[in-house]
Amino acid sequence: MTDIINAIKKCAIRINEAIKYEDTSKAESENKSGDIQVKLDVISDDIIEEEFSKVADIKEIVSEEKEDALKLNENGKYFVAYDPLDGSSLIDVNLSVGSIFGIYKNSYDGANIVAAVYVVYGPRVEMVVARDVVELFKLDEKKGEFIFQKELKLNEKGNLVGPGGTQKEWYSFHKEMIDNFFKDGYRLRYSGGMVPDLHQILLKGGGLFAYPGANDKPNGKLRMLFEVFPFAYVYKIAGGLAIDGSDDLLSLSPKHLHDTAPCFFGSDYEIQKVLEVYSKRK
Ligand code: AFP
Repeated sequence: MTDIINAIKKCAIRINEAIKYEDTSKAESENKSGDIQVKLDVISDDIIEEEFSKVADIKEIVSEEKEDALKLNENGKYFVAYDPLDGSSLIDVNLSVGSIFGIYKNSYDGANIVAAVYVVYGPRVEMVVARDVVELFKLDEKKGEFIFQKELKLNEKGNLVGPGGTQKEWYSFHKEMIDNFFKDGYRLRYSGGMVPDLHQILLKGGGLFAYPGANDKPNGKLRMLFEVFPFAYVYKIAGGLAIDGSDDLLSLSPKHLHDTAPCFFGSDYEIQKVLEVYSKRK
């Protein structure tokens, strides 16, 4: 596991350099989920594949940018799923983006995730590692080293909401629920980048991030292996909850590598509210 985390640190340093200096225009391709790729998606994907290919402990990798998994070492213990550059369309407008990694044993089921790591490329580069606890590290760019900052824990209740999706497509009960959070004094925090949006809620102690099922996307948008399970793991280890509206996200098993799921991440109070609302609508 230490070798995998060290490889992720190397990837993060290289991807951060690429974000600063490489071409940010669109590539002439779409990924498996039908998103137009920017060249940096492809560059970041190549960097991660190259660094992970050197780690003997990794049995298989699968990237959001590729259709199929890639076998690496027959005797490796871990399966690693990753989104090399989540929110890459935000690079054009110079907002924060991130890389997300889920580390699994035996299969890519939510129940088999054993660690999750994400990196935020913002005004500074930060990395969050969730294993037995959730730890925050900051990149010292001069030394090329990640320095431990603190352990992260969610409060019982927060005051921020990040509501994803297209409002006109939301189910009416979902809209009413989000409106009620705002009526209760919650503040809107949504950039359109899952990594910085969930990072903000985590660092500020709590709240709710939701990417629900809706009329246009009954299974939501965010991908289980690369986005949903890693953040569910981070939030649960930090003392919060992560559900699909009724069930624990980590109880889900994808049928296909690129399957999506509706998802809600937050502190206890907000997720109990989601459960209350969604249980009446089933
Ligand atoms: P891309 O991976 O296509 O850049 O999408 C970003 C993202 O997956 C995630 O980072 C955001 O939370 C979510 O999409 C935003 O989607 P909406 O614009 O539909 O709210």
